[in-house]
Amino acid sequence: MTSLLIFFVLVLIGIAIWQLTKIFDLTQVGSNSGDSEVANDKDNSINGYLMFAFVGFIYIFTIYSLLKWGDLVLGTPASEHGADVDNLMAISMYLIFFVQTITQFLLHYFTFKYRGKQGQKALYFADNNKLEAIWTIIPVIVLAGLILYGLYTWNNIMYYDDEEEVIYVELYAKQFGWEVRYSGEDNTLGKANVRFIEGVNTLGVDLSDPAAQDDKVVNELHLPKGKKIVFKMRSQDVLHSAYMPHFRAQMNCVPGMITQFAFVPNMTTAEMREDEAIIAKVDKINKIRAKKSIDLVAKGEEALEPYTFDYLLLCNKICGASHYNMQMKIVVDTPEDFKTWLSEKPTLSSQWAEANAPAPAPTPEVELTEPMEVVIDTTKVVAQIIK
Ligand SMILES: [Cu+2]
Repeated sequence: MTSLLIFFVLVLIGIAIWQLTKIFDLTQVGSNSGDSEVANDKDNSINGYLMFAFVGFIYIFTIYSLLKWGDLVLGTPASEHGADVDNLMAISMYLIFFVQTITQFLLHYFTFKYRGKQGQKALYFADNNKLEAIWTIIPVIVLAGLILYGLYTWNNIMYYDDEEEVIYVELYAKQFGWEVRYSGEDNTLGKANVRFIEGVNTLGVDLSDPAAQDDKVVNELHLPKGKKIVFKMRSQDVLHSAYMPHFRAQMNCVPGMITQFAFVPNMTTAEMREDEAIIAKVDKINKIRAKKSIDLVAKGEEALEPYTFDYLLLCNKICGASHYNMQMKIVVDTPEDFKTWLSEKPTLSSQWAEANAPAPAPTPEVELTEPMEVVIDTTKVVAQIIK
């Protein structure tokens, strides 16, 4: 309500300023004989130089952005295909940067050069086949090259051989969190359907499927370094997107279907923590945290804990109110550590059996909830005594 009021006040102020300038213009009528609605040489020159100033602003702001936020780009890729994605991205960006720098300059320079002058007539021609051929053919060749290179890279990333040794992992998305299912010893994920969701079986795994017996459901994603992981993605409710920026991987999670993405992690979490760019990033974050902690402690609250780097799985589709916090930690281990970690996790079927075991028979216990009422039948007592 307050923002609506502020909005109306701003609109009213705008209308007031507009009306004032109109009144001001009216007071100026007739005071200057040379003044007319038609732009003169001076007006055109001012606009010409303003165009130059604008292109200068674009260049300066670009350089400023690169210096100020340039370190926010993704650092060393942590997957085998990551370098290919980075390369594709770099080529596209350099090309865009180069073309935009030249075309923006030409656009503003010619606007300045051919600004209106008294007595100068504009040259007009309907079309120029040579020029049109040049500015059509060059972009066609460049874009076709980029698209073909992109398709080639994408196919290389998405292709995996069924014969090669891969690990199947399911990523299950729901509002607002992730769950992970490992396929177990048989390396086959059991069937699943949203109709089977019940109690501890939060993923709707079909527990009558033999392949599902050794499946394990966990809420932290561990991956072995150097092994190809094939992710099978599902969603329980709406569109989500599994985004693993450090591994240059992203795939939509669509309700009612299974999507997939495969990659080979090539740096463990411990190795990535030693990466120079990551060390610098962590230092920067911890400096900000330390600064905030001073204020928090002054207010009598607890100081923020220092940040340590971890890979993350994020949701990259705006899927609802808590979308921003839909994330999961990813840990890349050595294959040995990964095996040990996974072997310690219980299977879903054992968790299910435990949760649904018949409750043990209660031990009979006399509970005295109220004082017992003793009724003595006096006639019976007398009869006993007489006997
Ligand atoms: Cu989401």
